[in-house]
Amino acid sequence: MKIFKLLPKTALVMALTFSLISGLFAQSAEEGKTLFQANCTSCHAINDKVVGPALKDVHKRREEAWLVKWIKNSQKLIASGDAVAVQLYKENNESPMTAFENLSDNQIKSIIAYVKAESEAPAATAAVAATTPGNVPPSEDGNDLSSSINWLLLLIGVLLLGVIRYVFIILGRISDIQGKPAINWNSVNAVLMLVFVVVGLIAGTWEFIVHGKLTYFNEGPASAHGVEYDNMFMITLIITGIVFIITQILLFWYGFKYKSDGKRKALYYADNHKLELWWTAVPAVVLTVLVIRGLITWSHMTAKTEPNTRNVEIFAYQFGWNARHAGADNKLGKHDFRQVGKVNALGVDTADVNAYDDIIVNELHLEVNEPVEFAFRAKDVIHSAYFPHFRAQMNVVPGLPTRFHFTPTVTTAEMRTKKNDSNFDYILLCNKICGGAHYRMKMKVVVDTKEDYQKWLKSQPVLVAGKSANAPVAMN
Ligand code: HEC
Ligand SMILES: [Cu+2]
Repeated sequence: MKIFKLLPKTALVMALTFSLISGLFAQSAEEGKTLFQANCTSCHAINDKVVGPALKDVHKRREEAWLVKWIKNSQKLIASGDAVAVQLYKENNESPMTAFENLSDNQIKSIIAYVKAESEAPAATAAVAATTPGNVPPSEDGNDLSSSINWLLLLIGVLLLGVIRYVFIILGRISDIQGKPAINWNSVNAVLMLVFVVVGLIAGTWEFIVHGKLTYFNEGPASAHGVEYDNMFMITLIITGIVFIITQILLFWYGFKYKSDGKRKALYYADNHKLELWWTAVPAVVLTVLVIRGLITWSHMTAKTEPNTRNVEIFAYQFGWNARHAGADNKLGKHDFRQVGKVNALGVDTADVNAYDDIIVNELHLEVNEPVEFAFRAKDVIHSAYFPHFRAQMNVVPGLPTRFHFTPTVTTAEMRTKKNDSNFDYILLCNKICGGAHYRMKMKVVVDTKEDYQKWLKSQPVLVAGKSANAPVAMN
């Protein structure tokens, strides 16, 4: 029985071949995943429409050769009169997709392999993988359940309204028979006043204690000026909080206490100068102190920096960020919007020698305890650079340079320990509604130790390798 002897060997060979093939496939899908996340997630997800259509099963709808052409330059394909491309463009309100001529055919194929793998993966994992960390969509089962609960609540609500209506009709009849109101609404409302303020204050306190832990405020600031900022925030919160609680209690307590009983009459008097003087002067003084303190803090945060402070440019576009580190010379090369193109996405001036050692990245690295001077620039519309953990935010406006500086004081590793969360990362968010995929516009920020920062910096390619202060080079 030769065949039985051969069987294990054949099985082994088959298993090896299979794992080799699937290994190759996995590798290219893995590469595709990285490329997809870096270039496409600002506009696409696998299962949901974002700016562009959901890409699930796109490998079934379109030929691979077509996809390669489309992804390289969809506008060119549309201009060539390709019927499918023209139709697709129309269906999406002629919103143009970015061209990716810098991606090779193989890279594009690996992205398609990734999309294919995700399309075939079970819905839940595909959905999770397709979104950037932090916004995991609810699974489909969860949706069904919550929508049926919503319908049930709506039904109960409608029934309740019907019941209440009948109660009122019955009460009306009773009043008619007795010749006097069945319910003293003044008393009911007076008690409701008390209930409202007590329940409201308890709920508010609970909210502060339970959900206050989830705010950025909770873990403390990660920048030098953040201490001053948080302190100011706390003082404002305490002062306004005390005033709020006192005035609300008084408001509702007097509403309860002086309910109309038909006998007592309110005391009217036109004015009281002393009282008005106090309630104008006290808030005015308190607010002036708070505002002046704010102005002082603001002027610290935006003060001019030392000349040798590290320079980083933050570049915003729909829908993503780039950071440009100034390189060894600590000088950012000039920029020129006319040079914004496929290769030179940031429009760095190729004639400026200072630009040659600049480093463009889509993950901002900072060195702990080292001040950084940020210059902000927008390509298209107004964005806002929001660094919540560093208590910093600045508008990013096309054609209008903005700046500020801050000093990070806690490394990513330290913050991970502090928060007891090994996945924690600092983040830069866009805080201005700038278009359809605004909510996906974010960049990872890493605060390194001095050694790690230098190591990272050295590992990054400079803009124009091997060139020094010589002739200008063409990057386009
Ligand atoms: C700036 C937003 C944007 C980016 C970035 C983007 N796309 Fe698109 N994509 C679109 C839009 C919008 C469409 C719909 C067609 C149109 O309006 O041009 C589209 C269509 C497509 C289609 C055709 C879908 C179909 O149903 O046939 C594919 C495939 C595609 N994109 C792949 C990619 C890949 C891969 C990347 C990343 C390398 C990418 N896109 C990056 C906006 C974008
Ligand atoms: Cu934005």
